[in-house]
Amino acid sequence: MQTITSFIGNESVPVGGGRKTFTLRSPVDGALTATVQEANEADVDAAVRAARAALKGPWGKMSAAERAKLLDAVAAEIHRRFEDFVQAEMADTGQPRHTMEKGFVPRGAENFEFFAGLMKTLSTEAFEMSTAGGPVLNYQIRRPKGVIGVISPWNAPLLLMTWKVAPALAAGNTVVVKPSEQTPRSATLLAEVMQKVGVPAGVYNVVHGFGPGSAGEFVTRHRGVDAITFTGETVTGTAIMKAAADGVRDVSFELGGKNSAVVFADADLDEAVEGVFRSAFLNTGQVCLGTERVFVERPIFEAFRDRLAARVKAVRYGRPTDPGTTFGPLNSLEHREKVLGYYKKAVEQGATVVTGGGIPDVGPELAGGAWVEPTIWTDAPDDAAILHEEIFGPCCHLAPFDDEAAVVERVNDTPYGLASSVWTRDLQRAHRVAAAIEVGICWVNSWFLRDLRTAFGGAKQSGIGREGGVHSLEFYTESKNICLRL
Ligand code: NAD
Ligand code: 6OD
Repeated sequence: MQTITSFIGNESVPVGGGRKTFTLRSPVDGALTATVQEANEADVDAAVRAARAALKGPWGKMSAAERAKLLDAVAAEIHRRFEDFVQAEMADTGQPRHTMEKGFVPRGAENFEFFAGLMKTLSTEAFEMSTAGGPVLNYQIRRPKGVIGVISPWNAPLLLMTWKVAPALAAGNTVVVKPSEQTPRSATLLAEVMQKVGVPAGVYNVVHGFGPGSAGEFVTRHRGVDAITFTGETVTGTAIMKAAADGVRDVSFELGGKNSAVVFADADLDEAVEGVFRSAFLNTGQVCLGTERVFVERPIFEAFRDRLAARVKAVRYGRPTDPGTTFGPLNSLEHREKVLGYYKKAVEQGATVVTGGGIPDVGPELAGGAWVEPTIWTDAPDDAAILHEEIFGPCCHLAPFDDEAAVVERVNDTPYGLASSVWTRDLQRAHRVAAAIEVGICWVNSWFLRDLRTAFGGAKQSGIGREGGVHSLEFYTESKNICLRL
């Protein structure tokens, strides 16, 4: 069984030292797969100190181009160790090889390539001003913010962690990463990569553990951490924001969602069915941008429902390494309890189950895994929990609609505002509806296409701030104006 330890100042923290440990179980079959050493408060303090020292050391003295070169080398090393990352992500999440190979692992490398490239071409603003005191030139420079606390979730571990680490490092910061306790492997592997390519000690540190009363809280409360970037649940974001208030430290939050798809009768039905299928069931529904509410214009409602249900019934459960597998388990048995709780409540509150609703028969070998059936409902009353609370599982509710303005109002009837998709061939309507929906991103006839130059983040309770392209630099740098009298 593997032992996973924290990584501080370019060294793996030795096993032991009276630290608590916890175990990891495979989401696929429940087998014990690893022991993780939990970082204690002194470890987190050591990580923050190492990160601060690196700012004053070689990392702080490097030019942006030199840092970018190292980050390109990180990307190249991820590609060289591609299979190790795929294995790590499959072991932690149980998701099919295809999802990791074609999606999440390449994006981990791309995040480094992209932000390294951005720093090579970055420009800043300058203004000439005439005043009585003489002409002046204002010009902007950007400086790293300092030590960044990175707190990341379990649903796409490498992708979501590197989405924050890459811009933070490209901008010259150092990081203390607290990956999810459920998916610690890829952050640990990335430490090996950083070491191998020569990223200086203290630039990238990883502390393992839980949230409250553990490494997560220690990082966010540590006053040596200058800013915190967090992806996870809205309620956790609230706790982290309170911790960050001490010292008036900046936060960047990517939080929960209750996302909708709106399918108009003129949509390409094949594309809409496939798109909504992906958006609701990819990664077993554990994608923050995933769709849990689908509104379908009445003339095509039944056809859409039947075709989506047929698509769902065709999924193939199995081990991630089996090439025939198209659908993985949930991330843990605890998360399955939560999802099954919603499956039960949906029926109690009056929803009709179109397909799914329980635990599939996956055979005795996999019976200990966190399997659930992908599920579609219709007919839930307007106040049903499944229409308002984020489930984060493979499920969606289908409701018919007749009127554009009314459906936009229903879509917006949520405290969340992360993402949505609109399916129509009518260009004017696409623009109108996309603009009216209160979200950070609205896809038209597509879903989860990501241009890394664009601003990414959530409206309402789905987040604070935007990351992506130059928007990331608004968080990861301090912008300074130098005003020079000419
Ligand atoms: P979570 O909030 O439970 O945990 C996320 C991380 O925060 C973990 O590393 C956890 O250990 C840590 N944590 C928990 N409590 C903490 C505390 N008090 N102080 C410091 N750290 C703490 O989220 P999760 O269950 O890992 O992930 C699923 C959630 O993430 C869903 O709500 C999903 O919508 C959201 N998410 C959002 C986005 C986005 O881009 N908006 C992306 C992915 C996931
Ligand atoms: O593509 C991204 O950058 C991103 N943050 C995706 C989020 C996926 C959520 O599960």
